[in-house]
Formats: sequence, structure tokens, C-alpha cells
Amino acid sequence: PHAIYLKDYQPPRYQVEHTELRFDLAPDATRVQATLQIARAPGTASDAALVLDGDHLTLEHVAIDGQPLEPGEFEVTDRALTIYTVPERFRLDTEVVLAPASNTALEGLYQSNGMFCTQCEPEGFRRITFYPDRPDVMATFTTTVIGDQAATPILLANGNPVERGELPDGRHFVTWNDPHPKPAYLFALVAGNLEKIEDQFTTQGGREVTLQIWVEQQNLDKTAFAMTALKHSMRWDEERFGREYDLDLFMIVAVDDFNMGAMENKGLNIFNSSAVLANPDTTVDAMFQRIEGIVAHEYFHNWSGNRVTCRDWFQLALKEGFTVFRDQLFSSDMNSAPVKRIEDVALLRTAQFAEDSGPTAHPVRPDHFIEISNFYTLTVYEKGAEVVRMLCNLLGWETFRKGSDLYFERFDGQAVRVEDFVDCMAEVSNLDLTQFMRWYSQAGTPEVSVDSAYDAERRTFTLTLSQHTPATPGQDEKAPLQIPVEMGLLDEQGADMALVIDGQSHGSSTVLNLDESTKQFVFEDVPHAPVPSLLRGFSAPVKLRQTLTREQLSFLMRHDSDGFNRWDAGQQLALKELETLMAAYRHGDEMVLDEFFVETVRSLVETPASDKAVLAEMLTLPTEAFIAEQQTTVDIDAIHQARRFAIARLGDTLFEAFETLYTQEQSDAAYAPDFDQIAQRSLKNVALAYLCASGREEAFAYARRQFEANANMTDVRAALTQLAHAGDTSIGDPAIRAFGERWAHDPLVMDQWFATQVSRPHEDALERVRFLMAHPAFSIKNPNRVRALIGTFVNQNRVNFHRRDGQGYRLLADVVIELNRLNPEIAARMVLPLTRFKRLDETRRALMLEQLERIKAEPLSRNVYEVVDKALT
Ligand code: B3K
Ligand code: ZN
Repeated sequence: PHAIYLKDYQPPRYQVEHTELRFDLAPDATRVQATLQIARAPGTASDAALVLDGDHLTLEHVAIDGQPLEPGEFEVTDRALTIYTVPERFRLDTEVVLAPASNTALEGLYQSNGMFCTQCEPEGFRRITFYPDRPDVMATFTTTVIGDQAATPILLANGNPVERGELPDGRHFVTWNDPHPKPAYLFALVAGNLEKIEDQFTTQGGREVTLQIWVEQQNLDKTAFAMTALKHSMRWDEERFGREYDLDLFMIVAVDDFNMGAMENKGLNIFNSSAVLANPDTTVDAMFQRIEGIVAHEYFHNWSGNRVTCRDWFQLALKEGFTVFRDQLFSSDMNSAPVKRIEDVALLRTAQFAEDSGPTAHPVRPDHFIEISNFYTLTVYEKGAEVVRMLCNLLGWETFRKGSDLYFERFDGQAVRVEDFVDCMAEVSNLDLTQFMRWYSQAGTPEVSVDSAYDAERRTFTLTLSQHTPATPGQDEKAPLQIPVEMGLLDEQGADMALVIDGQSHGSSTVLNLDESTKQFVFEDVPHAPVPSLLRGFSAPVKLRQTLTREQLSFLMRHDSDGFNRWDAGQQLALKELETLMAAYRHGDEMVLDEFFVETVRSLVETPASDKAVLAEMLTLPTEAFIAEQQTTVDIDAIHQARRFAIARLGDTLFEAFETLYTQEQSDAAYAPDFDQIAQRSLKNVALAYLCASGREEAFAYARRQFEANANMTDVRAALTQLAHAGDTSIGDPAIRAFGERWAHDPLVMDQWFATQVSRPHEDALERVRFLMAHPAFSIKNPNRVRALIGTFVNQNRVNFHRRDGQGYRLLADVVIELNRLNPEIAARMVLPLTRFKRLDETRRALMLEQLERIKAEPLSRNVYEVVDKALT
């Protein structure tokens, strides 16, 4: 496999003006006839060959302007169809045959539970027909879908239905027309036995839009929430971004076998069923919120992605970073803004930072790749969104919105680059964003270190900020970035001081522009030594290296005017405590929880909360993954033992306080996935977790009662987790059994059942995984099952995945080797944890490398090859 470079980009030599497709569907031999209106691009030599991408296709016919081609006039390989000479404008007809039923990669046209569906982004369209499968070729599409009337009564494609009719032999057809030019990656087709719910939305410009969600019949009672989320998204995008929908029909289809969360195909979004189906009995609060966010994300792509798309796949963050930023803003408007920020930052700081410091680190805009499917990463999505967020903060909302309007207006209907977006922002703000562009090209997480000095005599406080970005593969030298550090200074009472720099007033919170390796900021008129609150709201995706005492952290936790920093101070304080416990564990000393820390937590539990959602977050100790991110050599066992010990001790010492909290937060209200209820349930269930961690029988009695009350899945699942994770397995076994029997018919609930069991810290967790892989509800061909069973084990059960005998690594390698043959995209994702060995102890490192070598010896897909090769280089 060879790499493709951004610097080698060449514009397309031929453009497709209109694409007409005709699908004759059959599981083992689907016929696809394509009629393409093609025109040579200006400036292209008249003897330039036409090269069309194609993958896994059997070519049956090819003709230009109705003239079938002779053997010597073209060449077909397993990757392309080349036609040596073509006129300036012409009609190309091709006919190919493909086999959706045996397509386990879930790219191109495939079958899921008998339903035909497609996934074309990024390069799946070439598995459907020969085509210039690149985003800078945009055409209008007309699609005719022919299928068996009984097996596929519903036939869908992009745009509007324009014709339908019956055909001989029990077949029928529907023709769809999409008037908006689009790249092939946004093509979609669905055919199956589906039912729908329908609603209406009137855009601000007066367009009547029909909204449909298509699902299998048994899932109709799980569609209402997504429909509401869709309507909210449509309204919100009009109000916040001035973006209106542009077709008369908007459809969502739920599909069980899907590699990602969802896909923004024009007018026909296809969703992983796990990212759209929800009801109170089957779905937990966090999932409702995730669904709302994904529905919004895909809808928002209609502008940021579809109307304005990417010139090439290196620009992926252009649409993904911006759209994630937009969905984050939406979710934060719809729910708790501080909690949304906390969750997003937590994900970034654990998973994205880990990616940024490992062998697969890459810039937000990569400059080369072997397989683009490997670049749908946390760096492109989440860090990409942080970069847009920084732009928004630099410009201020009003100006940012102007930049966004300009971008959509100027580039509507075009395929563009990251520069085009940033240039619009520079133009409306008159800012020079040249240095800022480095955020797109430089990989790695910058570290910002802090030095401070108070001068009582001169009443000045001097902050010295320095930045350093560690080398990443292929990028040894790093240049200074423009890092916006939002900050304030707290006085002795905990109030924000007035900030004065160079005689200029900066209010009570300001943004320092750290754009050199080291920069000094002198605050004047500072009456006494302040406590600095830095990186408020997590104003830049960096690691802040600051040494604050426990007292200062506890002070910030109680007083900082910035909600995010209050939470973060609490996390830092907990981290300090956990570090002490880990040191004790390592030395074989007894672990003792510090009194100061216990009292800090007590005051949180006992003080009536103004914001329950934030309190629930504050009471949650840093995750094992986050703790690991802070260490130079990751001590898997110490992290796990210290964290468990801390939770158990807090649960025991503060039992009565947690009991009061748990009792207080009960409610009889009918379930709604709204902000207040979710906050209340999270707080209650955090209390339950601490109670059960104490190991006391009364606590499990609460859990059992909550489990049996069966009020909603959030409460049932929280109770089940506590019972199942109890040290004594006889406490959890009856609940696990009952849950498994009750929900055997519902795959999405069985995923939760799998996840609960394989995240148990018990020593036999790994054997449990192997056992459950043989369960009838499990299938390695379904990505949701793989993520629930294997993914959860690997990511949420770190002690057992990292077992010292290497069995966890072997298990994962076994799965990767099998998936490599079936579904390379998923295989390449699953293998990632095996590449994160750099900071492990020598024994584990060797064991991981052994498994990577084992994988490398297989005949590998491009996807897995690229990841494993990077890890072993
Ligand atoms: N754009 C899709 C990505 C699908 C790619 C799968 N290989 C999902 C999203 O970001 O909305
Ligand atoms: Zn997206």
C-alpha cells in the first residue's frame, strides 16, 4: 500500500454534470446501470484519458454516446476503469454487477437484516459503479431503484420521488431526483420492508418540509424522540446560523449494521439504529442526549458538508470540525451548557490527547494517508471542533456568525479547503490568522507551563506562560501556536479581581494571547497575591502544567466564577489525592484517604446543589483513562486499585450523606429525557454508586429495589451495574439473568447487557468476554455488538485488558485478525488500543508488540496495515 499526499492534489480532468443510476436489486447480483454526462475540464489536454474509480465491480458493458467500446479502447483493473480517448463532452454508459449480500465491509451497497442500504463516505461509491469518486466532482443525480415488491416495498434514494410504478414478476420501481449537485459520497439508497413516522416542518422562508423516520416495524415506538430532536435542530440552525433546509422531504433511516454513528446523505440520512432509536424503557439518559446530538450533527451537515463540501479528503475537518462545533453549541443550548462542555473536554483530554501522543498522531488536517477511512478520528472531529471554537472565541459570536454567513454564501455549491473557511473569518474580523493556521498542520498536544510571581511592593502579579509541543511521528520541529488563554484572578474572598494590563482595564476575565514560546503578562494594581484561574472554559486544547496547592485547588473549586474551572479544580484535587494513594499502593503501604479530601467531598454532598448536573460531574472521580493520561509510565494496577479504594472509602465514610442525597433525589414524575430530570437521575445514581461501593448490604438493597421498580432504563441500568459489579458475584447474578431474559429480543438493550458484564472488574472478566462471544445475541459481523462486547472490555476494563499474562492483548488481536477479513474499517479502529504501548511497563509493552507482530504477519487490509505499520515503525 502506498501513501497519498495533500501536496500532490490535482483538479479533476473530467467533471460529471449529471448522473443517472438504475439499480436492479438482488442480494447476490445487483445490476447497476450508470449514465454519466461528462465534460472535460477547461485546461485539460484533449488526449487525457478518463480514469474512473471502481472496486469489487464486475463490468458488463461500457459505451460512449451509445457506441459500445472495443477491448483495446479501455482497461479495467481491480481499482479503475481507464478509457484512453474520449470526446470533450459525452455520455458514458456502464453496467456492473455486485453482490450486496456478501458485502461484510458495510461500505458501498450492502444488506442489513435483509434491507439494502449504502454507505459511500469516503470512498464507498466506487463499490457501486465506476465513477470519479472524489468530493470535488459534483453532479445532480437521478436514481431509479427496482426491487421485489414483497421483500422491498419501500424504495428510497436522495431528493424527491418523481415516478413510481409496477413491473412484471412482482417487481416495482421508484425514481428519485436530487436537484442539488453533490459529490458521490453523499449518494444513498435504501430498500426494504420499512415503516415510518411522519411529521411536518415549515422553514422560516415558508417551505413545507415532510419529515420521515423509517424503521423496521418493531422499532416504531422508538422514533418519537429523534423526530423531536430533528425539528429542534432545524429550528436552531435557522435561528443560530441562518441556515434553512432546501428540499421538500427529509428522511432518516435506521439500520442495524453500520460502521459509524450516522451519515449525512443528501435528504436521506442513514443512521446506525443505536444513534436514533430510543424510548424510556430501553434507552439511558446519556444515549438520549447522544441521539439528539447526532441527529443534529447530520442535519447540520446539510450546509456544513453538503452545500459546501470538501475539495479533497485531507480537508475532512473543514466539514467535521465545524459541524461538531455546531452540534456542541446546539446541545449546550438545549441542555446543561457546563455539563456539555465538561463532557466534551473529558473526551478530548483522554481519548484525543492519547491519540495525539501515540503512533497514529496526525494534524487536524493530515498531509498524507494510506487509507482515508482511518482518519475519521478524534483529532479531526474533536480537536477540529476545538480549533473552530477558538476561532469563534477570538472573533466573538457576532463576527464569527458573519464569517460563517460569508463562507456559506461565497462557497455554496463548491468543494473547498480549510483555508477558504479561515479566510472568511479573517476577512470579517480583520485578524491575521496566518499563525493560527498552524493548528491545522501541526500534530501533538501543546503543553503550557505557568510561572507566577507577586510583587507586594509594586502591587503587580506577573504570569509567565510558556508553550512546548512534543515531537510527533514525522514532525520533530514544532513552531509556537497562537494559544488563547482565558483567565481571571481570584481575590481572598474568591471574587474576580479587576484585571489591568499596561494601564488598560480588561474586566474580570480576559484572554491572554500566548503566541510565542514564552510570554509575560504583568497585572497591575493587584492588592494581594491572587489565585489564578487559567484556561477558563478550556479555551484551548492544551495540557496546562500548573502547580497549585490542595488549598488553592479547593478554593478554586468553591469560588471560581467559571463553572468549567470549578469542576476542573475538583478533578485536579482528586488527582492529587489519587496520586498519593497510588504511591502508597506501589510501596506496599496501606492506602489511607486524606481527611481534607473526604471533607471536601462531604461539603459537596451536603450542600444543596444549585446545579445538580454539575454536582454529579463534580462527584465523579477522574476516570482511569484520564489518570493514565497524566502519567509518564502508566501504572495500570495502581490506578485501578487507588481509584476503587477512594470510591469505596468515600462511600463508607460518607454513607449517611450519600444515603440522604439518594433518598432526596427520588422522583415519581413520568420519565422525560429533559435537562432537570436527567440532572436529578445522574445525581441519584452517583449517590447509589458510592453507597454500593461501601459494600454494605443496605446499599445493595437500594439497588435491588431500584432494579425491580423498573421505572426507566437509566435507573434500571444504573442499579444493574452496581449489582453486577459487586465483589460477591452472587449479588449480581440474578439481576444479570433477569435482564438478559427480559431483553433477549432487543439487540440494542442486549448491547448494554454485554457492556455491563464485560466492564466488571472481576478477575474472570476476560473469560466472560470469550463466553459471551458465543452467545446467540452476539455477532462479530455487527459493529454495535463488537463495540459493546469487545470495545467496552478493552476501554472500560483496563485492569483486565492489560492482564499481565497478555491474554487481553491476545483476545483483541484474535478479534482484529478476524475483522480484518470481514470489515477492515472496524478492524482498524479496534486495533488502536494495541498501539498505545509507549508509556506502559516493559512486560506489557513486549506483550502488545508480540500481538501487533502477529497481526502484521496476516494478509492485511490497507486500513489495518496503515495503523499497525505506524505502531511498529
Ligand atoms: N460523515 C460521516 C462519516 C462516515 C465515514 C465512514 N467511513 C459521519 C459524520 O461525521 O456525520
Ligand atoms: Zn460529521
